Amino acid sequence: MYRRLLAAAPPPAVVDWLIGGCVVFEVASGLVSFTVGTPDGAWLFWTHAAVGLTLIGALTFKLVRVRHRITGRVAWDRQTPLSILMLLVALGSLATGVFWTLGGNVPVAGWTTLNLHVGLGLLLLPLLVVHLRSRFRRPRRTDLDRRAALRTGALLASGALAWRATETADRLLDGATRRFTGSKPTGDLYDTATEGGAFPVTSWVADDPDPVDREAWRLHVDGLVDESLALAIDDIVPDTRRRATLDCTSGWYTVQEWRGVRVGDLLASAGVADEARYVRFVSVTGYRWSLPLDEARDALLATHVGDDRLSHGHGAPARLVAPGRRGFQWVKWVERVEVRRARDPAQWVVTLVSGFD
Ligand SMILES: Nc1nc2c(c(=O)[nH]1)N[C@H]1C(S)=C(S)[C@@H](COP(=O)(O)O)O[C@H]1N2
Ligand SMILES: [Mo]
Repeated sequence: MYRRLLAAAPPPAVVDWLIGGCVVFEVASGLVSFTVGTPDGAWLFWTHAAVGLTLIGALTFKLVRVRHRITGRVAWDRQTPLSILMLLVALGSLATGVFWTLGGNVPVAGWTTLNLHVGLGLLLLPLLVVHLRSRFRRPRRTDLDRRAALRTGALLASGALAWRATETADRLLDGATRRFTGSKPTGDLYDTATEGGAFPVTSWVADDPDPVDREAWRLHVDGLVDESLALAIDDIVPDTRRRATLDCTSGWYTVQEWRGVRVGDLLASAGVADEARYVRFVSVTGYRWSLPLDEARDALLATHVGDDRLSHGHGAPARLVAPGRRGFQWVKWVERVEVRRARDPAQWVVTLVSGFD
């Protein structure tokens, strides 16, 4: 049986390179997918899924080939335990990914199965680096003949086919309530609603500020503006309503009717300088995100959700509502709207470390 399976396998070196390539692609596409919130980026999630399924095939070939090295028929060397650990982590991240895609979720210590999938996937990268330090072999031209190319193509194609099959299975199993991002309605994961109603209070990493004093709070609008503003809560007229989907990278989404002030209106009162290109939203915790000027104008600084004032956990007195962006970009407890010329690469680090004292 093993022999028949291996007859369909590309040459060992090609399988190994394919595995390495798939892992790197999965980590990269998974990370980039965190920034995708509009359907025109859906292809990234599809390829992530299809390549993940290809990886299952490639790992199967590899596992069959090296089985004697694991069972001990061939003596273990110093690297074997690490290789086995890597295999387990790889299988874990693949299994959690498939499980999530098919509608499953078994939270562990507050982590959704999607969180677990991400964590295991990220762990794979350093393991792969260590593994390659001892096992790396330069590719040789002879590895890639016509037959090898055909078999590799067949493996990739079966990954894509398997992806189509999981899509179909998903639709049959839970009616495809997942968004293209993989996120599920809050009601599927928590005891809360998806449209209107309650939704989880979430921090990206460590932000957990004390409630902001509404009376003392000021919203600063400054940077490249004609006149800096410091607005009290009563100066802000929440006259704009917007239905928008908050889609968290930990795997849930909720559709809410938000109410607040259009950022474009705020900026118009301050007057925007010609060289302005970006608008940065800064939280009382230092957490921050920036949007291109036109997108920022169209975003909302929300003071209300549904019929109620924002609660502290959801970012009172004001939070960013940026339709089409992922949840971690919807800065809560905003105290500064800063007009800038340049983008803000440091925001990537700041969102990870803000909240740690
Ligand atoms: N200042 C600040 N804003 C933040 C976060 C944070 O940790 N700090 N978490 C983000 C994340 S990851 C999400 S999903 C949403 C969650 O909003 P909610 O708590 O109102 O559901 O807020 C975003 N805004
Ligand atoms: Mo999130």
